[in-house]
Amino acid sequence: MKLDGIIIKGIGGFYYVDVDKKIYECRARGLFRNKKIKPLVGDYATIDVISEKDAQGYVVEIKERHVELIRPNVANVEQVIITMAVKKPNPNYILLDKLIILAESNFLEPIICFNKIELVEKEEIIKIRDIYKEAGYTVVLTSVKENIGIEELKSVMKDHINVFAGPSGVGKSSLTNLLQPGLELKVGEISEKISRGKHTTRHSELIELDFGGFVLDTPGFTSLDLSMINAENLALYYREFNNLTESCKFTDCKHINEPGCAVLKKVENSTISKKRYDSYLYIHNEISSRKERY
Ligand SMILES: Nc1nc2c(ncn2[C@@H]2O[C@H](COP(=O)(O)OP(=O)(O)OP(=O)(O)O)[C@@H](O)[C@H]2O)c(=O)[nH]1
Ligand SMILES: [Mg+2]
Ligand SMILES: [Zn+2]
Repeated sequence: MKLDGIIIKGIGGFYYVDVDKKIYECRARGLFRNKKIKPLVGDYATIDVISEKDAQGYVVEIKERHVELIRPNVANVEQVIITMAVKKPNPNYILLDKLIILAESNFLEPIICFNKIELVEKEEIIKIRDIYKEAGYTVVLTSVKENIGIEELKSVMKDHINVFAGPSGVGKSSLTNLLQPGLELKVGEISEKISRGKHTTRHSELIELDFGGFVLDTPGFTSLDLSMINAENLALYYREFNNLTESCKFTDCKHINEPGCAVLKKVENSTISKKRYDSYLYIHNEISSRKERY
């Protein structure tokens, strides 16, 4: 009997395939090895069931991938929930913008989540939110502590494959626990850097959400590899600059000091946030001055 599902985990040559919430333990048929295709977590797969009772089968086919990430090596992730705390720790805007660039360049939709909003004044939060909202991103404001914004976050994540990203201590595990009670991810652990190897997720795994969709539990989405981004294409990953580039006087405009630059004009009249533009300059400079690695 053939069934369609999604690979949620792969360990030791076994693939665990979720078919309407029933998990089948599967091996991949030899044909994958010959074709040099390795099934990945996130792959939509057809399985051939060998035992319905023991929930065992073979993966016989992989559907075409929408995206494939290298680190972690998973398929079909759709959204990155980029999480920052508004306080404790303070937001790191350069990191936030780099994570947006990383998402955009991998064809993932960035969702920006500011957590711990009960810790600062409302006006301050609205100001931060509007910068990203006006740039064209979905922004969700949450507090795990006071249970604010969780329903909105659910509705944004619903029926998608999501992954959380963001610095240590901002509340990613706390949010995931609140979204999916019973999960009990460790909260307030010492950062991975200090306790490397302990309590950390070793394998990427999709966790099915009761309200629909998945969240990827992964050790991998922390490395910020912007090596495939050139200074020339950086502006593509700033959503609010993107549709302007054609309006610049020079087709190869870097939006730094060129005459007739449509981006600079919008920064001057505050239609583009100075904070976002400054981060563009900072990252542009960082990329341009990076040593080429051979
Ligand atoms: N005040 C406040 N504290 C929160 C909130 N959400 C989480 N915290 C606390 O922030 C700390 C860190 O939360 P975690 O969920 O472990 O953070 P994390 O992002 O998973 O951190 P790493 O796993 O190290 O990357 C914990 O002590 C939480 O209780 C919130 O909305 N308000
Ligand atoms: Mg955590
Ligand atoms: Zn320009």
